[in-house]
Amino acid sequence: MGLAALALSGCSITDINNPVLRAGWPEGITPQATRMQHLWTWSIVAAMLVGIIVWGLVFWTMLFHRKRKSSPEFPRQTQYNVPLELVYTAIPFVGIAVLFFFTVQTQNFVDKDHDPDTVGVHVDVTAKKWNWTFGYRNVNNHVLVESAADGAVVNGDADSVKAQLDGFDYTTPYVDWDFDPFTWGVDVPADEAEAYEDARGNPRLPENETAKAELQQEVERGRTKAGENLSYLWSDDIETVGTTEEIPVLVLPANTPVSFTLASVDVIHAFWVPQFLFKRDVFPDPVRNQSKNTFTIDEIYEPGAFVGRCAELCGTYHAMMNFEVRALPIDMYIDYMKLRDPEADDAQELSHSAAMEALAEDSKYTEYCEANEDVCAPLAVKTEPFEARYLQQADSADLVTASQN
Ligand SMILES: [Cu+2]
Repeated sequence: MGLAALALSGCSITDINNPVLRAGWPEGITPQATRMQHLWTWSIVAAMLVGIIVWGLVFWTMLFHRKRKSSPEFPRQTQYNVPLELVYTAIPFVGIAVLFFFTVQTQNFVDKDHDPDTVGVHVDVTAKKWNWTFGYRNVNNHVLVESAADGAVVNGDADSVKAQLDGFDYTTPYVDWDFDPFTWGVDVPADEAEAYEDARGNPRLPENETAKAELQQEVERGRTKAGENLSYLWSDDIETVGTTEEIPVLVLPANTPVSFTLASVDVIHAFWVPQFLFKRDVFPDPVRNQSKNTFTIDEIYEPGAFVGRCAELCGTYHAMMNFEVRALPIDMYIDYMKLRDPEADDAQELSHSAAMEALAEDSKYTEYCEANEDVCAPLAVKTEPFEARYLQQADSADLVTASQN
């Protein structure tokens, strides 16, 4: 049936990405998405084949082995045929084993962690009701972790972290979950572990002033307890935050591996870019909630603009908690970062939209931007900021009061 549909649609079987074989899925824009789509497509093909065989057997039995009016006898009865029963128990088991094998393979590919040697861009995604913050870690090779007592950088695989942590002062709160000695299974003497846990319980408010003020507000509103451990939240030198006028746009380079770390300030959200064919729940305190909050994409195939959404019901304005992924050509991405980086030579520290406007005016990109408006637009093009209804309500309440006077 799949093959017939394929033939009718006039698409080539070598093009597994054609709309019929995608069967309702959007076109993926990353190798991870492609791999998942292949699993999906071949699973459908397998299901169709099994369906054809089963329907065939059912109809064949109904047509040729029914009781006939002309005959007083029932057809020959064949239940309790042990060899046959073993066969039709074994065949589905083989089918499940094959599906399981390919599912695990795909899952490992999609769920892999970032390798600091190959991943050029690492994004810290912070979700909160109802907005996103996208921070760029490690821009210009700023140190990854500045948490060791003497300011030394802790980085690398479990063994080297262990070696680097030798003589580490556990009374200093750690700032990076990824390198939590407990997560890494490093042996810590009990008394030191206790001291470490005590210290780690202190809130670490982000250094960034806006984020700090926001968190302070959350504390005042009683949403976040004072003294709560917030060390899982990242604050980066370069961050993009949405406003009531601006959808947060996550700018990424095309054709470059990008890894993500997800964390929530408040409730459970979910990071979903439909064209990644992937979403992942965003938890507060991911480690203690046993949520694997990292993943990597090998690349985004081409520059473009792609909508992103929150996919976990998180409160009143959940449906409006959108963002946009903007993939830029790599040289343009580098220039974008220079415009935003506070530590760049003659730093300009522009906001996202100001940086995009500056790029569009750069003669280097004029021609490209005329041909690719979506890529160069300063604001999101795939989704719009939501209308804050409570503001409208406030307005109409004013009108009612005015008309009564
Ligand atoms: Cu949400």
